[in-house]
Amino acid sequence: MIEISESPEVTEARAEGRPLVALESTIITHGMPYPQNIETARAVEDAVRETGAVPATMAVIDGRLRVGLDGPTLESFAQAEGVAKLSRADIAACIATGGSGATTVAATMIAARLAGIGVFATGGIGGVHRGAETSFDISADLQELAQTPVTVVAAGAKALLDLPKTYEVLETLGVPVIAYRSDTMPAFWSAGSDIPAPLRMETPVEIARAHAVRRAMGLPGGQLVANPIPAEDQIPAEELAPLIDRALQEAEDQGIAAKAVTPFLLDRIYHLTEGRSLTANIALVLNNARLAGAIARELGALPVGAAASGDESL
Ligand code: PSU
Ligand code: MN
Repeated sequence: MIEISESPEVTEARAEGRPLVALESTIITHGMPYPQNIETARAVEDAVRETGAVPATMAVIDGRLRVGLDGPTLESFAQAEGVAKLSRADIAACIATGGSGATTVAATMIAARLAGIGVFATGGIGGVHRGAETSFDISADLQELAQTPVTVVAAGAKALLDLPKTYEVLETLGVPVIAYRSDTMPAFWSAGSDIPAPLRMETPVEIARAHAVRRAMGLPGGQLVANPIPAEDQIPAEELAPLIDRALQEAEDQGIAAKAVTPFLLDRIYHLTEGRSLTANIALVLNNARLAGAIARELGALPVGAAASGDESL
């Protein structure tokens, strides 16, 4: 029914028992302009490799779920126009109809679970949009964290969202939100915020153990690891706030809705910051890839069975 094609690198990693890190593709097709998107995708894969783990960038191409993309495929994906943005609601339909599309956080988590990969790195998860009380725009990423057993390393939720509401929803859904070496939640382009971190951890091994213990307890769902952008790369929140407000106003004026909202806002903020938001976004994704690689290695080093996705034993 469903064909999963692994890249040779992923197959080899499995044969050698090396840890894998899932990566998403919507950040490439909808999150960053060309050519920075492809440069970043390659650099993120290399950052994972430098930790000793192996990257598996996910996408659907011609009806196949691809686990790991080779260089030319990654390049053509990065240049393609009008690629579908696949979340939980549309990934099966895309595969069934032989289509192609990029995977969001939610769809990448689904793909990672199918591929037996427990750790995933991205930039920032989707969440509760500002004005959600009238638009009802809440990313499917949050529900996915509640039900799919993958540890997602991100710089928190994207700061263009309603961050307090996003973390309230994650608490309601029972998703562990772990700030890495921080007492406050990171805010994507900014390292901190005034939102206290629900949980704080200091080392990749603690995060790996928490992942394994949840599985051993039979708790469904994953964990969000919120990894602050390095201080030297951040944009202060006060500086961004008026620009985010402006981008949000433009989205409202132009009637941008549904899946188009996040890509529109990221693009507007990129222009309003004269490219600085992209530089920061690239820095934080690389930082997340390195942490995810370290967590994947620790997960792989835990007693046999604890690391495998879907295995209830510890
Ligand atoms: N992280 C980034 N840039 C992005 C995304 C994450 O640094 O563009 C993508 C992810 O694929 C995430 C999506 O799932 O944005 C959120 O979209 P929405 O708000 O429509 O659920
Ligand atoms: Mn949405």
